[in-house]
Amino acid sequence: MTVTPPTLPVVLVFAASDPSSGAGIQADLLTLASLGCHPVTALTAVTVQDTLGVESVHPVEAAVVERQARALLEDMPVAAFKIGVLGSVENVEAVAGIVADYPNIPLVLDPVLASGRGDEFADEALRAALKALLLPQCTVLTPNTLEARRLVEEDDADDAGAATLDSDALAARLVELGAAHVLLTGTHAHTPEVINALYSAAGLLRADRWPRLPGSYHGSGCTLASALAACLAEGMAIEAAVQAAQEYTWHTLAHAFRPGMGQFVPDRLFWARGGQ
Ligand code: PXL
Repeated sequence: MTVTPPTLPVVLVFAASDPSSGAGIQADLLTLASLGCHPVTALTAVTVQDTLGVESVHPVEAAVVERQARALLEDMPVAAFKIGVLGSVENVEAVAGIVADYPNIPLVLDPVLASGRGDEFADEALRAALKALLLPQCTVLTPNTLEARRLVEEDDADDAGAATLDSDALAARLVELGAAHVLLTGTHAHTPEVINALYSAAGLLRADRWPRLPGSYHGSGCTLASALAACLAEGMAIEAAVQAAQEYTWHTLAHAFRPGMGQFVPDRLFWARGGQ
């Protein structure tokens, strides 16, 4: 008789490669493995970058993105999806078609429009596709306030008021656009503490405040979104998952290191080196 050994929760990541391993699919792999999941991947684009900036983005053909994901989904049970940079409208369409076939798998969508340093990852057509096709399918959308504003603003072409919407109003608009939950991160706000707030159709569910750390970090958003996918894959309820993912991310930032000449990189394995 063969005994099936226990397995790890599998998280399928759709994301782009960041060769510096600060952000992107490499950051997702480190985070998910650190949190006890087995990350599997559909690579959506190859970027050329270092810790100083992005040089170029090279999308993978949509049919290849689709085959990577379909092969995995046919082979193993996936406990959560995590979506980062998709690289082209065709890739958004392909990924939206795939996740639509698995409506019961929790989906964390990190709407990466630009890197923390301002390198663009999404033109207007890509933002429109994300909004129309993926936002309505996500369990949790994880924009920072800049991304939230850009996603909402385009809807408001003749509503100059979009620029003045506060966080509650921005999140409410994103929920109206179809996101089941919005975790709006406050790293870009000019507040002494970072305040991250979770919303649903019921309004504000929780707000967590974190001491603002002094560095400039590359890949904090990828870490948070992947940590959230890990917690959901492990079966945590949404609010507990949001709390645990933030706590983990804050510690990776507190233990960040500087491998090159640019930004600091979160240490996703801080605990393995005795950090706490
Ligand atoms: O942190 C967002 C992000 C996601 N994916 C890739 C990136 C970045 C930021 O630079 O390069 C590939």
